[in-house]
Amino acid sequence: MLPIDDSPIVRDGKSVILAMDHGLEHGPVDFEDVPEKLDPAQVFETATHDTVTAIAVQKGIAEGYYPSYENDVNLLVKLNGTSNLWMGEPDSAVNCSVEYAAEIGADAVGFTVYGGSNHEIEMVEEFREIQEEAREYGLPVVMWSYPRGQGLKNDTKPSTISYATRLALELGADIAKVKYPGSREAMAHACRCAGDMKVVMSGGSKTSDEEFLSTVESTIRSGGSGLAVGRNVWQREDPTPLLDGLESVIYEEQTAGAALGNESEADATDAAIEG
Ligand code: FBP
Repeated sequence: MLPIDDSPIVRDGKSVILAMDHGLEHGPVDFEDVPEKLDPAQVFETATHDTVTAIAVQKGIAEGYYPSYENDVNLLVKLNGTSNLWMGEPDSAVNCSVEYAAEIGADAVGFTVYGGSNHEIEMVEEFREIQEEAREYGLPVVMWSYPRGQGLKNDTKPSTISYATRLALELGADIAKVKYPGSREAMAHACRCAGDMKVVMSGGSKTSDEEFLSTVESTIRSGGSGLAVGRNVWQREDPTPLLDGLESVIYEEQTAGAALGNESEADATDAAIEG
């Protein structure tokens, strides 16, 4: 882990990474309710919102669309990924080099490690290579730290998520992206396990504004440094109100209620101070 507060993907110590690698990871099914978002340019437009500090995409999308947005969006290139067609033990093909990511303009790189998978050893060895190469290019490394595999049925258990953050710290990530472990206490422990490394929450499938912002608030109060989110943003027909809410909860440390206009500003500030 290196200090990355002066990186373009960090703003006031926090990051909001808009992930759009779902066409590979899940398939086009994720776009069924919002077919217009199949056009990557639409999601790049969303990433121009001030709240978003980077867009995370695979190299094919980066090559094709980032050039039109390079002045308005910071780029995180995901270096590995697997399709949902793969039925084997969790694994992820390395499909882009750090060198190529840097060449196409990346401000950071991302890499998935499935700790606990039968393929953990190979994935960690691959991570070693990309982490050391990223250091040569001065690019922060975000680890999608997702323990899962044969022996790990519940990948959001508190002990699993704290292991995920610690594993990322010890392997040299600069940010660990982990699933929310279900409670503020568990998230706080996961953040403590990460030492000074930043921990961001993974968005997950689409929920209501209230539910989503409350979980984000909980993450921030637990010492989290923001989130990496996909579906909860771009599966909304108009993501702007939710992004405005994230601005309030993440950067202004307001409560979810205040961000949604459900309580007075004074109440929100008091609540935020009390934690
Ligand atoms: P979401 O906020 O939509 O969950 O996106 C975050 C992300 O990590 C994506 O980068 C990735 O495609 C997806 O989640 C993978 O989720 P899972 O492996 O749990 O299906």
